[in-house]
Amino acid sequence: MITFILLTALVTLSSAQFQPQPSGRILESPNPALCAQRSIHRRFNGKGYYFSWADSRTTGQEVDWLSGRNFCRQRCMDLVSLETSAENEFIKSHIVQNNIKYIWTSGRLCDFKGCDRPDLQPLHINGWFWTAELQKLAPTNDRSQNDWSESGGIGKPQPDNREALQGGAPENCLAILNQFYNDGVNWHDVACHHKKPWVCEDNESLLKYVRFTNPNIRI
Ligand SMILES: [Ca+2]
Ligand SMILES: [Ca+2]
Repeated sequence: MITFILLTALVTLSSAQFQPQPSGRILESPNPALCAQRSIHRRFNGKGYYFSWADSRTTGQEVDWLSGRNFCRQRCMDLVSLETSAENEFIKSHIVQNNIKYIWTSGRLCDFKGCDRPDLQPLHINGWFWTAELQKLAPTNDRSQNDWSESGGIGKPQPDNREALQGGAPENCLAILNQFYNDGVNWHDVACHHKKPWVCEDNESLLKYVRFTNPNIRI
């Protein structure tokens, strides 16, 4: 088990959350009724988690990264952020137990307005963050502090931006892949348009906001 710890610092990327995505689509707002009725399949450290394969309404579905975020955010959740090795192992164990090939997380390479900030340079090392919590990941070259795979489609350690190098889309989103390249269950940078099952995690900011604006709803 890789024992990466929370060496990350809070970053102020809040405006980035509401940047239009390359496709022109935007993040959706939480829906109070959906927040109140959200399915919680597991709890870990006091937070609820939703696994798309564990819900009869979404089992077998695969969505692109932004659609995954929007599904979660409508329910006061967001794609999962793996800030500690304990949480990472918790999520990975569910992927393995259920024989899931891959999932989306909230991990994202900063690639929009404001990403020229000095502390994010060079982007391929210091530009990754958990969008759900607006928290930076450890540098990608600090291999004991993250769970990037040591291999991938072209045999290189992740993140490798392989699809862009081969003339395709940039690999700006973070997925966990389960033995996809016979490389274990680890993090990969993947182009955000790919479709995958997803895992949501309760989002305290969205829950607080909806509780505050809808005092009559129990969430
Ligand atoms: Ca988390
Ligand atoms: Ca990759």
